[in-house]
Amino acid sequence: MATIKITGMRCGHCSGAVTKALEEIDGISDVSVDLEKGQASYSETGTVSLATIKDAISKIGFEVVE
Ligand SMILES: [Cu+2]
Repeated sequence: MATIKITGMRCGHCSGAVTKALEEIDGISDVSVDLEKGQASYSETGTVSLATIKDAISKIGFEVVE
């Protein structure tokens, strides 16, 4: 299980959008987003670069914090 921090999520729609965006990435499954903590956790079924994740998240208007 990996966890990343994401800024900009404000409501259920935001966390839903983040969940969907992450699940669409090849190699990521079992996404769970914690809106209050501003975190997303997921299982890696393959190798996924942080750049790929950042790209997918920034495309929908949020930002991954390192
Ligand atoms: Cu929202």
